[in-house]
Amino acid sequence: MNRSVVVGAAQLGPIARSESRADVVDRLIALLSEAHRAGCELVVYPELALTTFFPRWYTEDSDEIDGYFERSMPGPETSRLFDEAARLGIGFCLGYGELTPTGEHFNTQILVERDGSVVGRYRKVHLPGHEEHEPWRRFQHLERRYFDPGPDGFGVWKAFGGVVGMAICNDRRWPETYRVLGLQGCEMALIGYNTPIHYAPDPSQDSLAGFHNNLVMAAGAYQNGMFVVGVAKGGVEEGVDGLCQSQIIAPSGQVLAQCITNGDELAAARCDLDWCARYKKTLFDFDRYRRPEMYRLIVDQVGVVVPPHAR
Ligand code: CDT
Repeated sequence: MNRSVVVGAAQLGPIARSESRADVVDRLIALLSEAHRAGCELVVYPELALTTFFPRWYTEDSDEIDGYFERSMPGPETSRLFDEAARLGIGFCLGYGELTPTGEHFNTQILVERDGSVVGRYRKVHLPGHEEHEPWRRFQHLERRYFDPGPDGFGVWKAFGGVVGMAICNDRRWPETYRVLGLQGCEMALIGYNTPIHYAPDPSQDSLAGFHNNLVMAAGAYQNGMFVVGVAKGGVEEGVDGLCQSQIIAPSGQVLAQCITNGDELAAARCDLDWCARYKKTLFDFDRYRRPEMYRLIVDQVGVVVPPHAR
């Protein structure tokens, strides 16, 4: 059985605050058409792909914030995307703000199969930034104010002929994300992101944003024998420069395809899912080599505790 899948990383350039959902969906569909011409079976869009990255602004107006969220998926503005993708026989992964019927707000990503059915939903686990207005920053990063932490953990789904997992933006910096996916046999992790290049708590990291982006995703891919598809919304959005460099990474850690602009762009690659076994069954044969009894601190402890003998 051929287990290769052609994947498109559908990077988005900036989305202005004033841009309507209809305009954004037009852009998503344009990338879908390009993906169809490139032979893609799966298209991955960024985190919060339907709006500007609103956590950069502080507000106490909950109606204003709720305006950035979707109450249903597909909804009135997004059903066109679902219809067109199903017509073309392309599946997709889409990040958006999810407002549940009980009033919870999640930073969510869904996985849609080629027939238009939603096969998976992931709600962001690691929420970065801060809760309160911090006027000293050039811009805010208020994900911890506007989103509830995802309660479901990192799941995988049988889709596109393999085992597919999802994570969102800051999750990609944490090795636990990939390992929990890897322990469930994940062969391809789909990760949307919005990464401001300026990091206010330590601006010395600004010039390393691209390096760190590849470092964490390539390490996660290699150490778990999986493909990683990282997709940005970047460019200068409402005055804030966001990292682009969307990339498709092989289980070897090598980059198969990468976007080169700061705008809407598709990078595509054929991913042979059987390639994962080369790593999963050799160097990273978890069954044979892992020593979980030696890793207890990882689940028993959150922060750093220096043992008394090392103080
Ligand atoms: N969207 C997102 O998670 N961005 C974070 C920014 C961290 S700085 C507050 C990231 O890890 O890229």
